[in-house]
Amino acid sequence: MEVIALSRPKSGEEANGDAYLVESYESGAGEEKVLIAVVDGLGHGKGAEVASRTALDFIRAHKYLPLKEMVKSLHIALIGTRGVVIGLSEVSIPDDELSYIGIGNITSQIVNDKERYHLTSMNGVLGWNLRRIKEFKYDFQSGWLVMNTDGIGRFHAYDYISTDLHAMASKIVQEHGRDDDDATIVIALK
Ligand SMILES: [Mn+2]
Repeated sequence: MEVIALSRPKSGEEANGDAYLVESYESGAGEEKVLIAVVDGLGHGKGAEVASRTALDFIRAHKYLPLKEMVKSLHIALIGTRGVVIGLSEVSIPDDELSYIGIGNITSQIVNDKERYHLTSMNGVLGWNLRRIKEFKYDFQSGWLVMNTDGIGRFHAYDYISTDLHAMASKIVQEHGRDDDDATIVIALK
């Protein structure tokens, strides 16, 4: 699996309140798991950056936790910060399964020859208000997983698919990136 990411702050701002993480690890019996997180700290600037960095540090230190446990503990770890919205994907290799938990408005899409769909997120803001955590499982044999923050307006990933992931990400950010918000996109091709 190939993964790339683009992330930039809103125009005129140095601190980036968005962040992403890609971590892989062996989960026994020759199985590999790839964890992909996209987070958007509330607002922008320094406070948002602190919140999203706190989130990523926590995930990195607890990457072996089951997704649901991870999100539950992450919520508690973020109390006192601005809070973040998150999209968290866990891809199991060589299985073709993708587990997903989304809290708040991170957009995640899967596209391949047969299918195009958006992954389901629940309402909430980690660190502030978390009502229900629901983990969704998807079949992800092959294709593109595209995850982005709301600094990138609505688009259909299908219209942009390319094996040149950098070109694909750049084009999406160029055409849909908003100047008034931090913008982040992660694309994985399996
Ligand atoms: Mn945002």
